[in-house]
Amino acid sequence: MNARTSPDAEVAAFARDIRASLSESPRHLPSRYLYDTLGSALFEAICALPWYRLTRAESALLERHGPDILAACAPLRSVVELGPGNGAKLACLLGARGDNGEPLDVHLIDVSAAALDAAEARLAALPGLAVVRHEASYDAGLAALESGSGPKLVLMLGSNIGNFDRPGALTMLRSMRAAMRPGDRVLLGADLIKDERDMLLAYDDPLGVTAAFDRNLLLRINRELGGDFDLAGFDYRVRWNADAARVEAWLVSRRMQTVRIPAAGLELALGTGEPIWIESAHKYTRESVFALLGQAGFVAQDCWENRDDGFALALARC
Ligand code: AVJ
Repeated sequence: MNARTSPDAEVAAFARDIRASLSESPRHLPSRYLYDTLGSALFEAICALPWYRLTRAESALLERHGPDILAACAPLRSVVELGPGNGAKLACLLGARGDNGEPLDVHLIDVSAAALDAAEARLAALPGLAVVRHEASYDAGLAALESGSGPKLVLMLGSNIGNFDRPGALTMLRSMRAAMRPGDRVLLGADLIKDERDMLLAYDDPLGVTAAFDRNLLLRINRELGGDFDLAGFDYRVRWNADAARVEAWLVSRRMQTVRIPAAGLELALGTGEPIWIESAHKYTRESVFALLGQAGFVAQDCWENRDDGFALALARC
């Protein structure tokens, strides 16, 4: 099954979002557009970097505690994952069901068709799953779920919640909550606040893969919206914002330059040193994750923590 909007509508929405966000101060770009085909491949490469430990830390938790997590959610009729990426983590969790589990509906919600293809292929190896793909934003995907199909587990793994600022994360969790019923569970993967140097290295790796991942958004704007960004005209910079508990990634204009993006009706005059904010990765503590979940109307149930790498899987129920 497939749910998606037309390519024309997608480009129009992309143009509108780019126009709005690049016109604000500071200028920024919505990070969900980082995940085109090349962007998804670069993100996979990031997950293999020695400095980006988050994915491995989470996978180890899912591997070790998968049976406990599933037991804590039983009985389960459906699983919904927001941003499954290549599906490896979900396959790891559902692999803990063994061969004789009840049939399970699996809903994958992702803006990236490439990610959905990979996730679907990966899950095909597991028995008893009915996979439904939603090529959509989290909100649109959640709205498309029919209610009343039995107890469900909603997953937001990989610190995907970290892309949202605190108010945005709360709004996100509240709309998640609104699509759920009493007895449903949410499993949230959150990267924890740790040594500042480690956090910065994870987003500014010596191989330059993360810089390429962020610059790729300029390339996508050039290709899909007819833009003329000079990719070499920007330095990649990260900083730890302690007040907001987040790593911020920026592309900083190396000189005065004019950028035209015809399909978005934009002509940008950028000054030397003028920054464009590309991404934020908000970091949590065990307490702040559950405080956020509580504010969104969830009740804390359990938590599995990787202390070496500072990562937590938080389970809560409606
Ligand atoms: C996919 C949003 C969880 O913020 O850690 C990784 C994206 N960007 N390196 C993160 C990302 C640069 C990632 N998330």
